[in-house]
Amino acid sequence: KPGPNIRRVGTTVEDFEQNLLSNLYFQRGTTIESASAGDAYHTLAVTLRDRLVDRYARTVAAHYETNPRFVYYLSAEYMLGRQLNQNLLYTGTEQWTREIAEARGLSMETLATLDVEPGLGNGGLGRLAACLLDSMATLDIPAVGYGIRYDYGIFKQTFQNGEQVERPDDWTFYGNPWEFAAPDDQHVVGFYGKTESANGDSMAGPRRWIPSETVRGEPSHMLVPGYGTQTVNIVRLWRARASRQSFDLARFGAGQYGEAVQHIALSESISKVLYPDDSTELGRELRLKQQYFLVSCSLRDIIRRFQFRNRDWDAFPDKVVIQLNDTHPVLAIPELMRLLVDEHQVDWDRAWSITQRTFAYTCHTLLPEALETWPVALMERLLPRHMEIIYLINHVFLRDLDMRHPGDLRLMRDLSLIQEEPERRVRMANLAVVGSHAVNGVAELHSRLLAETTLRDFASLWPEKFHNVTNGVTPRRFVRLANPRLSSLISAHLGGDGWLTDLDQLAGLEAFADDNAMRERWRDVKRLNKVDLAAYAARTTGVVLDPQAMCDVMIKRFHEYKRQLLKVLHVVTLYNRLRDDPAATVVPRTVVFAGKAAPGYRAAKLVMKLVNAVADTVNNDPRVAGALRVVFLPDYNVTRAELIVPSADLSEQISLAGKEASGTGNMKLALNGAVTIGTLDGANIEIRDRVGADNFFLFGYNAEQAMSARRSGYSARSFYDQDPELRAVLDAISGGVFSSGDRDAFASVVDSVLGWDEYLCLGDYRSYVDCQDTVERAWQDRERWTSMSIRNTARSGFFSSDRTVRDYCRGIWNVEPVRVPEE
Ligand code: 26Q
Repeated sequence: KPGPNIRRVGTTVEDFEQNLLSNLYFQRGTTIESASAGDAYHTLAVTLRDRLVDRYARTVAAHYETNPRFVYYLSAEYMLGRQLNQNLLYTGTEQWTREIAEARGLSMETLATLDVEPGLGNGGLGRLAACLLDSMATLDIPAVGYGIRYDYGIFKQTFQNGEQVERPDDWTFYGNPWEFAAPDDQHVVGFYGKTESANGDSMAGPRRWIPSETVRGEPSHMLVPGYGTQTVNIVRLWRARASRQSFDLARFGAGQYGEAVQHIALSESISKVLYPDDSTELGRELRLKQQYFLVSCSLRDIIRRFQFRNRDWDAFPDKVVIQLNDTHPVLAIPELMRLLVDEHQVDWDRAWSITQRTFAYTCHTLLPEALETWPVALMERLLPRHMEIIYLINHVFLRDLDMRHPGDLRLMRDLSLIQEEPERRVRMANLAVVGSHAVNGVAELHSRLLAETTLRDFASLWPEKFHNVTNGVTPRRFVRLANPRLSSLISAHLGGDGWLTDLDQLAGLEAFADDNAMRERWRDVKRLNKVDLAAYAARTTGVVLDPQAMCDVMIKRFHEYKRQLLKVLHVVTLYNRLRDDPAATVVPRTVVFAGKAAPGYRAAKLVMKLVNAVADTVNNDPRVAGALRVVFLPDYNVTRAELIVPSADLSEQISLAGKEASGTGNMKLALNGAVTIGTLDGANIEIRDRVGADNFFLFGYNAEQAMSARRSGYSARSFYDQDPELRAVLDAISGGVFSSGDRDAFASVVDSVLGWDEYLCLGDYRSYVDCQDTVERAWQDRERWTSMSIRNTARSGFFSSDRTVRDYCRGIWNVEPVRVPEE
């Protein structure tokens, strides 16, 4: 329970100003006369944090009192986005701050740009984790997010000669005012070493693991407030620290400075940097260490919290549900078994039942090559006790399987936790399914395909385990904060901002979809947002954009299956048409690309270079000026998404059907009134079902057609041979039109697409380009387009992550909200 009445924050603007001045003086150690913008930012941040601490203390007290079931979200990634504007909104101090700051000549924009985004993730999976945390707090769900406090987040992207150059993201360089460190709350994590019997019993009994290396996990947390509620949850991030004895004083004294600190550096490398994807074998062992580090620290913490109020281990699953965000934290399953069996003397069968009832697993992919596996040899070396436990789990599982399906060796081989060929590896997804009571995909199509293809045999074995929970996004960040103009317009028409926590209310906009005054204002909002985007683009890239032009955006990680290449083929098509007939009446268009590629992903990086090359050529060709502009905005992140999404007219969701698990950018864009051009992939299908086929531009193969085309004689060549417009596009690229005559520059892109064309870009080309022509005709009817845009927003309420969290609560977690009292 919180201590005696500490009254640090008040309720009036005078109190708030007093808190600011006091923090400036006592926390920052400076006075108003000598404060810099950085001092002001830092002071504002800690003052807002103070207000949230008050709520957090009451949340902890309410949770202690209620002893509810908690959700523990385990994720190697969180893309939280900037905190300042969110916390201003959630504490209701936005207006006060504006007045106080502007009276002293400080703009809110300046303060916002001093706020550094923690980029502790790669893309969709990490941002989903952050949206779910926001919604759990907003719905008063007792929850903790566990993750890793990487010293360096996702790399910063710059371009040199059109090629991506990665720079380190030292996100805490100037400190992080939002976090609380708890250096006295460390856990010790072991690695390597050996195991021995603890009581001479079998392998199933308790054993002792004697690690030969240890490192400390130091927690810090950031506050996760709910919107319109008193609940404040936390996200707890672990950082690796060497033990105090690691510094070699003698060596330092002898002038061997590097050697003196090498042990520290080695231990602390575990949380040094976020891995940008799995496309490199390099540093694999460190990645596995990261995963175990996260899992070991988090489980210790969860058990400690459980023991505050509970004693009986059988009650563990009633108080704890652990959601595994993909397979990255799946070692938590053998780790919980180890803690129960070896350290708390729970017998194997009971421990296994507790474990299975505790865990639930979310899968975020369909690509079999993206399913994580780890070499048995590496696991045996790094985590010898866990490997024994995995063997035991597998042994019992295969024995039971053989009872249900006697002699089915094919089934045994496919479902085994161990893959035998070409080398022995642990299959993390299999371990996750076997050790969890629930498995879910992230969109309807994805969940269906998981059960029919990737995890088919598991789904037949345990149909009741398999669920769908369609992803969602938080409307607070991606509508209210990112698009204040649209938010005001929506609130004005719905008679308040209740829609922010009940997004289905957006349906009320439907009544205004054909209203001329509304359409006029709706277009005004888009135009002003585009003016902001154009100013940013001009400032950062020098490319001048026309706010009247259609804003056509493709913003996401660069990956072949997402098919940025198909979008380039369309852009070159438009370019060729304009060059052939400069008098042609076309719809002026701005094509916006943004996104990072994994540093080792050669094919994706070459497509990226092609985008830049095409942009350069197009933007410098006076024949197409005014009709076509292409801009690649560097360093896509949450902050950049908040800038681009509100100005989009057209949302490109053109992955090959059956490849994108869900997508979440598609939802953010639809909610902000962009109309989608897309395939029947991931959540696009559900978006189209809701906004209506008339308000969605559909093209391309569906998942079944794509799979059968792939199986039966798909020939990319034949599309090239039969379609002169496509031929002209590929010939232009390979002929050097975008590389100053250099025919080699993009040869491998063209060759690979004319050869195998793994993602059927050429097969979908004609359908895509024709569909884009339909888009242009629709755009020319301004009123009709605006109605489509309004309907996209009005009908996308389903895609709130609040709905996603409710689905998890009912279908998987079985948790109830806990109200936190005001005082
Ligand atoms: C794995 C091993 C080693 C190093 C890195 C990784 C790794 C890291 C990140 C593997 C995958 C990821 C991220 C995956 C991801 O973001 N998936 C996306 O998840 C979204 C949320 O569910 C979906 O909307 C997207 O469709 C899906 O691609």
